[in-house]
Amino acid sequence: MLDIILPFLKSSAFNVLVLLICGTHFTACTELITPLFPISYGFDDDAQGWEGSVGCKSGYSATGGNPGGYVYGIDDATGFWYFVASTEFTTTVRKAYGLQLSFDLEQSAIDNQADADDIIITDGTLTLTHKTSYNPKTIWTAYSVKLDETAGWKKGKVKATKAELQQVLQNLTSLKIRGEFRSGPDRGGLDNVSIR
Ligand SMILES: [Ca+2]
Ligand SMILES: [Ca+2]
Repeated sequence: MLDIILPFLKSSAFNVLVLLICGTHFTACTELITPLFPISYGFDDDAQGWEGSVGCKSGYSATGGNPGGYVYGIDDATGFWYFVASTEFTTTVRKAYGLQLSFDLEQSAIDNQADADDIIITDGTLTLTHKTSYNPKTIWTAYSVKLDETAGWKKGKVKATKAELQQVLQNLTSLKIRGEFRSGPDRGGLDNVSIR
């Protein structure tokens, strides 16, 4: 029986059937065919729309990542600089409440460290922040933060609620990951951003 069902599930006829059944709920339909998650950005060929914020000179390196390519920033002004998510990634994260955001960071030196928010998400009205419990090393350092109210997200100095996280995520316009941890000159890298 499986030898009949499996080819059918992979066929365009099945996809058309799903579209017909789902009617106007086109987005929901396409997700039945191709699930949104997990997504993973390995920067194999380019920066995939990610870049450094104001405060750094950002670029892409095809080697030296974890593995392969990665995105980097070189501090060139006062004020912390961040890696800014691509529009495509930001749009996808709108459906990621409850999932795990993971990424790898590295920095050029670990002396003269300075504290700041590590992840900043906003819907343009409400901004939520997250501080991780350690700074990156000079080798690739892994991070994983859950996109829900149990993970320590903050609105200002108070814990963000479930409703606030859902509101910001559902209407997300910007997601930034801190790339600068050092007073004085620095260079930071980002690789393997994923949602799963
Ligand atoms: Ca890579
Ligand atoms: Ca710096």
